[in-house]
This record gives sequence, structure tokens and C-alpha cells, in this order.
Amino acid sequence: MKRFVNLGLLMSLLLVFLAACGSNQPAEGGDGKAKHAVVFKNTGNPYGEKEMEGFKNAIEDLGGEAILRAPDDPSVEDQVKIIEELISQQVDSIAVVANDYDGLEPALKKAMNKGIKVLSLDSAVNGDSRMVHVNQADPEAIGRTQIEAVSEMIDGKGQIAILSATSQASNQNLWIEWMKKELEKPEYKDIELVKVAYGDDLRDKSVSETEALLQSYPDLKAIVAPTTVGIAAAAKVITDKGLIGDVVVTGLGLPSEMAAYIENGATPWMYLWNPLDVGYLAGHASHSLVEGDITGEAGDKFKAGELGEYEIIEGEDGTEILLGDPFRFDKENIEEWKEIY
Ligand code: RAM
Repeated sequence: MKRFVNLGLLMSLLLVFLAACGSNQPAEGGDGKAKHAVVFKNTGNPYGEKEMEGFKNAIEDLGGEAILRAPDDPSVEDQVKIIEELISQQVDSIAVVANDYDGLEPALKKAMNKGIKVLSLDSAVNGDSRMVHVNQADPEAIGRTQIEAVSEMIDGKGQIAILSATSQASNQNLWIEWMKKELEKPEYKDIELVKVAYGDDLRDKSVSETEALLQSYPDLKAIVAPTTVGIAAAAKVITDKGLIGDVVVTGLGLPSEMAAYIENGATPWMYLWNPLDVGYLAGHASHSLVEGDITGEAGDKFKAGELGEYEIIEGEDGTEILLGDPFRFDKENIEEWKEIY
């Protein structure tokens, strides 16, 4: 009997010891799974849904619990509220698609001070607010390519406008900077950028901003929309108003939303990357940060499931993980891709 009691005591001590050893390990939910959150810009965006789906696929493959959140409107204040809630829930990681480059800094620093691993994807936060950024493609290539494309579509002449997401969206703002730099080249001297309008990644606002552009600039030749919500809204307006061929629409579009407009010629061609892959890569990066396999330093390497191995590189402001090159979608390949994303 005495021997039995001692064994029980020993077991309890062992359990206490193991629990203490585990205190640096990921905080786990009641079911023992690490909790990984992703926060998109706003609800109701099919691109965002695909990005979050990719994140969830990665986290679930890795045995974790994925928490998918987004405010109704693309505001920084509402993202701060969500981050505060996630801190209270004691999640292990937060991956954010930011509505503002600097505005989330206090909330994200608070999360990091509590040991939560923080990263951004798609739309970055500043380098002090996160451990690493998951970038879909080189911003310079994204910006310059859109100007090359629109120039080819309008034979290098005429007025163009940009229809963006929100005025604070860091991904779109960076791409627009590169578009403006590309426009400085002498070969674009006959192209005039008349306005950058903001549809806030809301369908109705993007439609009304497109209509306002057409009204204010009757000679407008093209709209470049570096947002999947904006390009779909602009192409719909051009189609509904019977302006196909008079005003071209290009930019970054989701194949499933744009197939009809590529087929009817409103958009001769456009670009994007796979949003499922952006989310999936961020899911793997979240897991690797929580497991301590990477710290977010340049040179760190990790495995991203079916995407293979990635290395963290030095970015403009903080470190990043680059997914790859954007794809071009046109009449030749849109049928195939519209089923996928
Ligand atoms: C919209 C969002 C997203 C951006 C794409 C291209 O869906 O603004 O952040 O990456 O467009």
C-alpha cells in the first residue's frame, strides 16, 4: 500500500513538472489545440474568404484551431477591437490583413508583449508591429505591370483613373506608388492619370465611384483597379452602360468574379495570385512562429506544406516571405481558373 501511495505521489510530481516544462509551449485551447487567428480587412469580400480558407486549411492540416475574423467595414478601429478580443482569448498567433499601416501598432505590440506571435499578410503593418509579413508578390512588379498593361490596351494615349480600396490600405497604396513611378517613364508621356478614387472594397461604393469617374471625365479611356472588389464593380458598370471598347478596365481581379467580363471584353486581361496560397503560406508561417521553428529573422527557413520550403528575407520595412509571381488572366485561361478561386 505504502509503495502504491508513493507511486501516486511520484506521478503527481511528474505531472506538475511536465506542466511547468510546458509553460513556454503554445497556449492551447480546451481541446489541446494551438489557436491561430487571421483577421481580414472586412466581411463580404470573396477574395478575403479564399485567403482565410487557405489559412484554415494550413492550420487544420497542422492540427491547430483556426479562428477567422473580419469587421463588417474596413476600418482600423474595428480591427483593433477584434485584436483586443483575440488577446483576451489568449490565442497563440494573430495574422492580420491590415486596414492601416501604423494604426494597429499599439494593439499588435500589446499582443506581442503577451507572447502572441504576430504577422501580417497581403496588406502589411509597419515593421515594428509584426514579426514578419507574408507578401503575395513583389509590389514593384505588381504596380509597374498594371501600367504596362493599361498602356498597351489604350495604345499609350489618353486619360486613365485608378479605382482603389480604402485610402489607407497599405497594399494598394504601395502598388499605386509603383504605378505612379512607372508612369514617369517617357513612353507614357501621353497617358494622364486624372484621379485616384476609393471604393473602400465595398461593392456599392465602388460602383458609385466608377459612375462618378465616368461622369467627371467623359474622355476617360481606362480604369485600373488594384482591388478585386473595385475591378469587378468597374467592369460591371462598363458592361451595364454599354461602354465595352470605349473604356477598358484592368487591374487585379478574382477569376471567379471576373470571368464574365474577360469573356465580354470589358477587361482584356488582368492579374492576380492565388489567395488560397497567400492564406495557406501565412498559416504555415503562424504555426512555425508558434512552434519556435522561425523567429521572423531574415534567413529563417520553414516548410509550408504543399508549397514547399520558404526563406524569410529582408524587406523595405521589416522582414517578409514572398509567395511568388502574379499570374495573368485572359480569354485563354480564365475558364480553367474561374473554378478554382
Ligand atoms: C481586394 C483586397 C485585397 C487585395 C486584393 C487584390 O480583395 O483589397 O487586400 O489583395 O483586392
